This record gives sequence, C-alpha cells and structure tokens, in this order.
Amino acid sequence: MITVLAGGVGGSKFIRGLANHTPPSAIVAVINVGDDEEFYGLHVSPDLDTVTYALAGLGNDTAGWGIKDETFNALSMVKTLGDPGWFTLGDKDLGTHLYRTRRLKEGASLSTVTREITDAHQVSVKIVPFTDDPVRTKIIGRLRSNSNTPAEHDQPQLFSFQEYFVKHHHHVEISSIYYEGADTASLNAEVVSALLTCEKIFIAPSNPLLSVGPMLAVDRFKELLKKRRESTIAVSPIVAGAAIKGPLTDILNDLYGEASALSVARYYQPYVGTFVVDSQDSFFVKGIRDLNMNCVAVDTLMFDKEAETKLAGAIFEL
Ligand code: FO1
Repeated sequence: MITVLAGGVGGSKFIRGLANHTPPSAIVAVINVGDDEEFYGLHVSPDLDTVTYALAGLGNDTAGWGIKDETFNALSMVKTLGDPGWFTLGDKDLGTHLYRTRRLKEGASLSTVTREITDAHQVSVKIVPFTDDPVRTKIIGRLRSNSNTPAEHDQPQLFSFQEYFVKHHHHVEISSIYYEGADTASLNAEVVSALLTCEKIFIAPSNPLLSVGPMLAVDRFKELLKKRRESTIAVSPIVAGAAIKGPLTDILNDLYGEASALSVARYYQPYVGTFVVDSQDSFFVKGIRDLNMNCVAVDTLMFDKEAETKLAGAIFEL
C-alpha cells in the first residue's frame, strides 16, 4: 500500500498516473482541506473534489477543477440576486456541496462523507481528508498594484485562501501564511495508520505551502512524517524556477526570496528522504544531496496522461 500527500491539480494528475502502476485500492490519497470554505451556506472541499472528479473521469482537465461539460444556471441566478459570485460553482458541482453539507449537518465526519462520495463515483483509490477538523489556510499580505483591483490598504490584510486565490487572482504580495485550526486539529485514524504502515509515502508535485503546509502545521503529522523520512519521496512542483500552475513561484519569491527546486527541497528537508527534480533542474542535484537528501532528475512535466503514467513509473522504480 502507498500513501500520497496531495492538494488539487498537481495531486490529481500524479495520483491518476500512480493508479496505472499499482492497484488503485492500494493507494491512500491524503488530501488537503486548507482550501475548504463555505459558499452560499455550502461546505466546498476543492482539493477533495478535484481529486475525486479526476479519478472518476468527471474532472474538467482544462480548468483543473470542477466538473467537465458543466452549466452555471444556479450561479447566474445568485448573481442576478446581487451576489458577487466570484467563486464559480457549477450546477453539477453544487450537487456535491448540497450532499456534503447535509451529511455534515447530520453529524457525519468529512472523511465519512468523502468515502460516500467516492464510493458513489466508484473511485477505488482511498481519498481521505488529512483531518476531519477545520484547518484553513489564511494568507496575510498586500494586494499587488498590478492586480485587477487597485491596492486598497498600505497595511497587510488577512485573506481566506479562496479570496486570495480566486477573488484576487493571487495578485497578493504575501508576508505570511497561517494555518488556522492546525494547533487543535487531530488526524484521521486512517491517515495515521496509512502513514505508519504504508510501504512508501509520495508527496505529489502540489504547492508545498498551500497543499502540504496545512498538514505539516499539525504536530502529530510532522512527527509521523519524520519517522518515515527514508520511505518518503517528493516530486518538485517547481521546474526551471517556475511553477507549472498557480501562485507557487510568487509565494516562494515573497517568502524565501527564490523560487527553485532547491528552495522546495529545503522546505521538505526534515520530512523527505528523496527529492525528485525535473531533468531541466539537474544542476540542483548536488546542492540537494548536500542537504542530506537523495536526489534524482527525471521528466516530471505531466502534460498528458502518458507523461503522468511515465512519471509515476519512474517514481515507483526509485
Ligand atoms: N478556481 C478559480 O480560479 N476560480 C474559480 O471560480 C474556482 C471555483 C471552484 C469551485 C469549486 C472547486 O472545487 C474549485 C474551484 N476553484 C476555482 C479552484 C479552487 O480555488 C482550488 O482551491 C484551487 O484549485 C487550488 O487548489
């Protein structure tokens, strides 16, 4: 059995590739909940949904989130009624949030509801939230002048993850990231046993600070990962100094002054025994080995399903 730690887009492609190399039921995908937020009174779990839809063959692969061939009739009605509607929820996707919200209100845990949803879609990869407790990524920073909205304040503001990522298109100069709720969150029993008993732990090429950071903010999770460092392999989400998708380049530059595979390796150093960089970054291999990590360079860009499978195969052989 293998455990994969992942967030949204980078995670779902990587997991899909792994499922072509090992029985999907032997994969436990431990997924981020830091992006979860309530919209229109409904609990939305973007990373859990992105991975579920991708593995169920329902995902909108172009956008990287939501359901393909979607309509947005309900959203246009709430906009007519005056709601800003900046978070685009499709009609079929709303069905997921209606179901999840009802079940949570009935007292079911997020992991129970996630299992009901994945069973209904016949997804055999075990997709579990890393915690059933509310851990939420908060961004503290200032709106960049080149964002779509003029800078509102000189002082840093607090944004929810989705305000930062979607409402402001991550045009925010980040001064810090805070994982609200991480100090009191407990891990799922399933997550603890997966981390302790699995053969290997793979960290998908997801955004380390936004997708794995919330998990590392929970002390118990950190402890468990440190115990399994030699069996843990991470794939760099930064290739040739740029993120494949999303705001990681800006975040690393804002927080660490550089955006490179090396800066990601440093972030993972206490938890990861082997770091995989893209072949374009092979000159970092020596510097990363000096961090007491194994390091290999392979083609990590998952531009199509074949590349996804190839990357997963290369990781399995390590
Ligand atoms: N990302 C956007 O950039 N714009 C959106 O309007 C948007 C809506 C949305 C609805 C449901 C969902 O599950 C994800 C959605 N995302 C949207 C992506 C979301 O912001 C994720 O958190 C990111 O993919 C990062 O993981």
